[in-house]
Amino acid sequence: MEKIVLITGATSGFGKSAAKLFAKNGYNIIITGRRNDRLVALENKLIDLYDIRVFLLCFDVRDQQATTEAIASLPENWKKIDVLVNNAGLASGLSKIQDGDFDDWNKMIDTNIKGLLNVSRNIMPLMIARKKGHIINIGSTAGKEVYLNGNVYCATKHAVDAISKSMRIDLLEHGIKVTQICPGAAETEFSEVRFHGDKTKAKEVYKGFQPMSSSDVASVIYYVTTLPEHLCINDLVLTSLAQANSYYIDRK
Ligand code: NDP
Ligand code: 8X3
Repeated sequence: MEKIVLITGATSGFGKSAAKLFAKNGYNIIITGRRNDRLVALENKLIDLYDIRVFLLCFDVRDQQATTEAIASLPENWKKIDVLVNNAGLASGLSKIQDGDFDDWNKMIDTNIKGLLNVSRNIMPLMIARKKGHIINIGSTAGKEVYLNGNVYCATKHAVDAISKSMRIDLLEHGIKVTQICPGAAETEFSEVRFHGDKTKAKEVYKGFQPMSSSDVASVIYYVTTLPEHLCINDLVLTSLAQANSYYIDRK
């Protein structure tokens, strides 16, 4: 039986690695993101490597109408989504809350909270109709503890934590699994985006310790989908061995 996964933010980092791993394991994949050139390149690569089908949806999760239209545009057979990976997200800026930039705040709130809701709101009814599905929300250690200068990013990931718990309760009677995965530091384009393109500053974040890679995180995203039907990992915090939590990293 063919399965379908929809992954938001598949143009980079966790989302891209997860797309490759689900494809390797025979899933048909709906890849989404704003950068169409990257989506096309990934589609070509996946089709070349694996005997699966790929559907590409290019939209901004912050745009409620575009999100609804994109998901509505899926052919009926592609609407049978088994797994939704709510991964698209970002940190923008790292500064004291009193110095915060309104544009950065809006970007994070609109993407990490409202974007996740925009996508989920359109997919949950499809899963409810089929009485099955698995929603995997990518939270963060930043959604478990707040840290200096993390303020609004941490708040958005705390919101993902609350939304994940709420989804699990509200969807309980429909047999839909909800898993939150909360990674710690992983070297992707995340820090480059946080520091508005400053690659040197981004590199500093991972100096002196081994962070996770995007494929480390992808392997856990895929793993939670491999459990028996009656089992659900609700909440999972994942760091590299060198990291204990948001505050403690063993840098040599
Ligand atoms: P990347 O920057 O490498 O990837 C982020 C992905 O999100 C990209 O594919 C990007 O696609 C997509 N995205 C961002 N904004 C939008 C938008 N408005 N609409 C649609 N897609 C969007 O970062 P990561 O892979 O590291 O991050 C993935 C998730 O993991 C995020 O939610 C992040 O907060 C979380 N996370 C990351 C950690 C880390 O240390 N790296 C740790 C814990 C959590 P495009 O730009 O093409 O739209
Ligand atoms: C990303 C990890 O530590 O930068 O969510 O908040 S951290």
